Amino acid sequence: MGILNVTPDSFSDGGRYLSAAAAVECGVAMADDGADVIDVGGESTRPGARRIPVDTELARVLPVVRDLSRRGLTVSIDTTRAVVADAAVRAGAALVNDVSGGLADPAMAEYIAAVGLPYIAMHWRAPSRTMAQHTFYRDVVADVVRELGARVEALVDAGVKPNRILLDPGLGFAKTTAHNWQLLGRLEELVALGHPVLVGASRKSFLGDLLGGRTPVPPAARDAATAAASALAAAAGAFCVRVHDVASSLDAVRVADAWTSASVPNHR
Ligand code: PMM
Repeated sequence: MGILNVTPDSFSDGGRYLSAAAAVECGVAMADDGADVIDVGGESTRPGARRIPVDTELARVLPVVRDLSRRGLTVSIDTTRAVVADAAVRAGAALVNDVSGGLADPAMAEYIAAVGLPYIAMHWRAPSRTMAQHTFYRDVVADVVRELGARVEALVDAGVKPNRILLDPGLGFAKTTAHNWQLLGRLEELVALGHPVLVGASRKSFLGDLLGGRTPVPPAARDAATAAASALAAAAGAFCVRVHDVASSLDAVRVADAWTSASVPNHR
C-alpha cells in the first residue's frame, strides 16, 4: 500500500502535493512501482495535530481519489469520518482505512456494514492532539490485541462481516518507541486474531530514533529501515505494509516471501 497524504503537514510527505495533479502523478508512480493499493488521506494524524473541517478534508481527497480510480487503480481512503468515507467510495475508493477503528465517528461502523467494503481498523485510543497522554499499557501487545478484539466485536455487532475487517497495531499512535518495537517483535499475537494484518512503520520516528540516536535521522533517510521492517513484518505474517517508498519495500517483501516459502521442506 502506497501512502499518498494530500495534507500540508504530514510528518514525511506533508506539503509535497500542491495540486491534485501532482498527487495523482505520485499515486500513479507508486502503482508503477508495484503498489497494489494507493491510500489517500487528507487529514494529518501526526502527534499533536488538530482536526480540520470536513469540507477541507473532502476538497483535498475527492479529486485525487476520483482521478486515480478512473485510471483503474485500487484506492483506499484514509479517514476517520463516515461522510468522507462515503464520498470517497462514491468517487471510486474500494476500501476504507480508519486510524480510529471506528472510535472517532459513531456512524462509521454502520456505514461500513451498509457498504460492505474492506475496512482497516487500526488500534487507536485518542485523537492525535492528546494521544501522547494515552501511552499507559500493562503489556502493550496483550492490551492492543484485546482492544482491537473489542473493536472487531463492536463492528460485527453493527453488522460488518468479519471477513471484511483488517487489523493494524497503530504504530506511533499512543505508543512509545519501545511499544512500537514490542508490537513488531510480537506481531504473531495480532496475526493470531485471524484477520489480515496491516503494518504502518514507514519512516516513523521510532526508526529515526533507532538510526540516529540523539539526533534522529530525517524521515526521507528511513527507507532502508522501513524496508527491513516490511520484510520482517511480512515474514511474521502481515498481509500488507503501508509505505512511502514502494519499490524498496516491495523488494524486501519479495525476499521475505521467497525466504519463508523456501523454509517449507521440499519447496520448489
Ligand atoms: N499511520 C499514519 C496514517 N495512517 N493508517 C494505518 N492503517 N496505519 C498507520 O500506521 C497509519 C495510517 C501516520 O501518518 P503517515 O500517513 O504520514 O504515515
